Order: sequence, then structure tokens, then C-alpha cells
Amino acid sequence: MLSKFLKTTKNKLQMLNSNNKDVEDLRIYQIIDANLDRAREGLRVLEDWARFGLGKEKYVEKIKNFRQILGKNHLEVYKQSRNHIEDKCKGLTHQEQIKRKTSEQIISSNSARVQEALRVIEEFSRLQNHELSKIASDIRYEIYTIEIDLLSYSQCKKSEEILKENDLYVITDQKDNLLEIIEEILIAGVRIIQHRFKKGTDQDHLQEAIQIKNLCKRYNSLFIVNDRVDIALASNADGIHLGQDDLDLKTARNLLGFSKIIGISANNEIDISNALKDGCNYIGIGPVFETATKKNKKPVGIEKIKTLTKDLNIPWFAIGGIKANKISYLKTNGFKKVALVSELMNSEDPKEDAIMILKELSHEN
Ligand code: TZP
Ligand code: MG
Repeated sequence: MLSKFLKTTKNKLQMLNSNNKDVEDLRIYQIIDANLDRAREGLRVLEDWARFGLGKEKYVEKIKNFRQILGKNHLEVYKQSRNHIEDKCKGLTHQEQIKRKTSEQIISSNSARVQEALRVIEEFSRLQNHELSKIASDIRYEIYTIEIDLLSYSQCKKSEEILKENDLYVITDQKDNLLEIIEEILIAGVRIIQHRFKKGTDQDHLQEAIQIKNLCKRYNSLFIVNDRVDIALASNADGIHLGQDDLDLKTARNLLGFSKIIGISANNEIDISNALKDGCNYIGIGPVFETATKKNKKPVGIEKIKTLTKDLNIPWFAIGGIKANKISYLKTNGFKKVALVSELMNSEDPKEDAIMILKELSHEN
């Protein structure tokens, strides 16, 4: 009876009160215990996003390993210290925790949770458990990088979803009323715009790019820059489109990082297989037909494109000479996605035409 009584939290604390050093150790153990739990929970959230949200095995393995290391170092003394001192703050929730919604916010807040918890462990275990302190510090630094990587991949994933879900890709031409045309097209429901700017100064190029980017943002649409990685970076575009004579994909990826999508123009087996190997996010294939927009390019033709795209499992857009009245024919040949320049840039009513083309593309065939 008496021994049972002595085991109660209060009495343990009374016993320990006789020795201030023990009480302090107990408090420190409790802090370490709570923060090991926090860090491991946060890591589990990041791990599950890397696994189910992004399918990034490399990150799953890395994060799992951190969880296991922390698990091994979650000593019994830390666990035993739990409950010995009443935690008056249990269950307190901050407003920000309730507001969280997007996957990016979840990644950021959980990365911060892990970083903060590890910092606390690092500080409080420095004297009694130097090894754990060092482990906490090492993992904390790695999490700073992992957070950025997971956020980048998440942004790219979002753009890839837009590419997958949308069948009409509109490329701009140089027009006095370009912004009005683009807005009409966006209102019609087009969600992918590429800025193609061949004549003019870099300053004009960038200025127009920023204006289109802002429009696209308003309509939750992808903004892709043609040819120029520098303009893509400076206008904070969602991605870049590169031809075979532009900067190579690997260099562009190094400059842009993993948050941006990279599209490649390719019209033969070798270029397509290289683009896939180097991790492009979509391919533009053409010209399907003759086109005044690229006069010197020989059409690839429908049959050849069918062969080239037979096993392609990333989004691809047929381009070149495509008009509204050719879409149903293209669809019967299995072409689901198209990219257009002149058909909408030279249209009398870009909004109505875009609506009509979107409807054509969405018809089951
Ligand atoms: N790449 C291959 S064909 C082409 C490009 C940029 C031009 C397509 O323009 P249009 O006016 O849609 O034929
Ligand atoms: Mg180009």
C-alpha cells in the first residue's frame, strides 16, 4: 500500500526535491523526451509526403533513417521522465496550426517542428549525452536542405498535374494587344501559356514576361518561358521550353532547380530518349503540318508522330499547323494534347475560339 503510494508522481517529485540535481536532470530528460517525440512525428509527416505525395524514394530512405537513429537514442530514462512533472501546456494549439491547409504549408510547418525540436535536444543534451546532441545537430542541418528539396518537388508536381490535366497549350506571338488576347484565352479556360518572344530587347522581353506571369497567376495557369532560362528565372516562371539548339536540359536543370518544369521540342527517337533520360517534364512534337510560324521546318507527319509517341508516358503536345478544324482528325489518330500559336494569336475572337477548341479536345474519341 505504502510502496504504491510512493510511486505516485507527486511523491516521486517530493523525493527528488530533496536533491535539486536529480530534479533538474528529470526536467531535462522530460524536455529531451518531448522533443524526440516531436522530431520523430514531424519526420514521419515529411517521410509520408516524400513517399505518397511525391514518390521520392531517396528522400523516404533518408528521412526514415533519421527517425530510426532518433528512435534508438530515445533512451528509457527519457521515456521514464514523462509524467513526473505535470505539463500545464498540454493540448495548447496555436491558431496557425488550425489554419494550415496546403501541402507546402504542411511541409514547411513540419520541417520547422523538426528543426526546432532538434535544436532543443541539441542544447539540453549537450552536457549529459554529447552523442545525442551531435546527432540532433547533424540531422537538423540536413532537414534544412530536405525541406527546400521537398518544397521544390511539390511545386514541380503541381505544375506536372496541370500539364497532365490540360490538353490545350497556347504559345504567344508578338502582338500589340498581347495581354488582352492572353486574358481572353485564360478566361476561356486555357491553363498553359508559353511566352515566345523572338524580336526585341531583353528588357522588353522580361517586362512582357512578368506581365504575362502575373496574368497567369491570377488564373491559376502555368507560365512557361520559351528559350531563355534567365528570363524564366527573372520572371519567376513555372518552367522553360527548350528547343534542340537552346541550352541543354541538364544545364537548364542545374540553373533552375527542381521546382520548375522543363519542356523539350523533339521530333526523332534520339532526341526524345535523351530528353526522357535527362528528366524533361513534357515534350512538344512537330511540326505535325506545314506552318507559316516555322516556315523552314519540314512536317513530321501524323504516322511518324504516332510511332514516336507509342510508349511515351509523360505529357506530349502535338504542334505545328494545327487549326481548330483539324482537332477531331488529330483526336481520331490518338493525339490528345495540342499546342497552338497562330490559330489563337491571329483569331478575331480568341476567347470564343479557345472555348470551342477546348470543347473539341474534351470530346471522347
Ligand atoms: N515548333 C514547332 S512548329 C511551331 C513551333 C514553335 C510553330 C507552331 O505554330 P502554329 O502557328 O501553331 O503552326
Ligand atoms: Mg527555342
